Amino acid sequence: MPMQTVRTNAIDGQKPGTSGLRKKTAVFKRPHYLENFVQSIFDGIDGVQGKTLVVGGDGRYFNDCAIQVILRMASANGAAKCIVGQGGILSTPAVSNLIRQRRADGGLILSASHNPGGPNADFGLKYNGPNGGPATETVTDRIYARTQEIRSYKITAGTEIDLNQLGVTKIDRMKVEIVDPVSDYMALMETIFDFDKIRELFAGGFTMRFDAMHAVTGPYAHAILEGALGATNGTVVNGTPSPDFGGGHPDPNPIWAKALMDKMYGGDAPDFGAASDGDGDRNMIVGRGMYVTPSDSLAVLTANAHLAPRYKDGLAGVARSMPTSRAVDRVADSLGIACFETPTGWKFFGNLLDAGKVTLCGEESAGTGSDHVREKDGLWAVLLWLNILAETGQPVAKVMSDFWAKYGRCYYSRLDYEAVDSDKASAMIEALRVRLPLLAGTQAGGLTVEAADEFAYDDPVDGSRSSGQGIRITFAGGGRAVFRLSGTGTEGATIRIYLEQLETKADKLDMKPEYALADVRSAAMLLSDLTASTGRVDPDVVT
Ligand code: VG1
Ligand code: CO
Repeated sequence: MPMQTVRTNAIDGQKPGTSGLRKKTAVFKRPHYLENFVQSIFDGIDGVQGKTLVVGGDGRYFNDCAIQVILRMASANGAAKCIVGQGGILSTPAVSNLIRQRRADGGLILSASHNPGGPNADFGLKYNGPNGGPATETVTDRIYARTQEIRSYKITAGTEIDLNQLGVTKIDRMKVEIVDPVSDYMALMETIFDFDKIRELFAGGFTMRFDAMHAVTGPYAHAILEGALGATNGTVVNGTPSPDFGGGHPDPNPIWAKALMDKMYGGDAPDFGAASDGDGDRNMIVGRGMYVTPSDSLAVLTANAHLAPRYKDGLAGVARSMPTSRAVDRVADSLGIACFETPTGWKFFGNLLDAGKVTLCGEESAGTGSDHVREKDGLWAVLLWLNILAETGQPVAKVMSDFWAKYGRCYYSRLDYEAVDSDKASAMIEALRVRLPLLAGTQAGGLTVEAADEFAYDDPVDGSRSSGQGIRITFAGGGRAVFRLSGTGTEGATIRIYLEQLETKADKLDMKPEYALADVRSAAMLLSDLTASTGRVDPDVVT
């Protein structure tokens, strides 16, 4: 099959965001758009000659077509082998695991995560390195630089590979191995958790609902929860990946996973509920009548991880993204382990994990993970919760109330204002940035500002500095408001405001979060002047 060199021109706007390049599907389908970006990835990592890559995605519309292009380009660029999930399906943590297990040189993940899929929705592509984690900022910058100077790309002409047929085929000299997407991942989970103990839990009548949201975790959840662990059939709902996620947002939070919330707060609620996102790296945890915020989940898992076999000797340290609540800091403090604060996005955890400085990490956006892979991992978090519940024999509500009684409660909420005019959103952040040095000691909505700054991160492992990572304002009395612009949206700007309030008094641990956060919220609105700058009053999404 002939290898072709195709002339092209640089395309604007191919700068990867928080997690790879995300655009409307129609943009990805424009002539040369995908090809330019793939070639730029290859060039940005010094070529793929002789390398092995893992390739897979969340099954959204255009997943299979894009994989065919990537395989033909990998072949033309001299790659030795591509390992591909059957049907083009691989969850993000499963890609991370395969890269590590097979000692591959990296991988390409096709997903726009929790964003909707379909011809009129979103698509995405990102590169993960040989450690299994998202490309670091340095590599990402090199890829972006290539997109701005690219003049040609290489592709092999020829027929399509049958992605459903397990086994090894070839494109020219490059091997293509189609693998079962679930088995290696499940084998890894068995090394981490006490499957016997969780099996006993289900055998004893424990009930669960897992909402796969028509996305990639369906096959994994069916095999692990209903298969290996013996949960009753029907535990997993919406378990068949569909190219448009059943028309929904595969975003596991109380808004988009409302059906699960209704079930868990209804009369026939099972003991435990969970959901995952488009590409399987996020998780939502909800007990009977008890939603667990992702920030609390990270803190509870940190406090109890030793109950699962892999973590029985304790944790090296933990890390959380800056906007994530400080609940986990309190646990780390009491365990006497380090707690790192990083910018938003999993790529910042990689160095800490590789250096053995942290064992668990997490983000307020429903991402939790550990050093077993280099991505956040939705089903892993669910299994760790199950392992803990099996060991303690407590319902989720009791686990939470005991936790708050011991550590205090960080009430938490995130307000998202979506599709805001980009210039107005940037102007609002800029105006706030300018005022930061003057804020300490001033009053806002009855609260006193304690400190205000813009977050910058100095990576303790490679010494790199990432600045402009969000504005944080702390208030006397344990309150905090954080402001940043999303780096994963595909339409205008999304402003995120993260609110937090610590309560330690025994009679204040059971309030409605809206109530506990009311003062911090009004202070945040006053300080940002959001309504005057953007015309927005109510957020589009509250998590
Ligand atoms: C969002 C979340 C961030 C997460 C990222 C990718 O980024 O806030 O915590 O790491 O999505 O998650 P942003 O820049 O829009 O706030 V996923 O599940 O899309 O890979
Ligand atoms: Co995701």
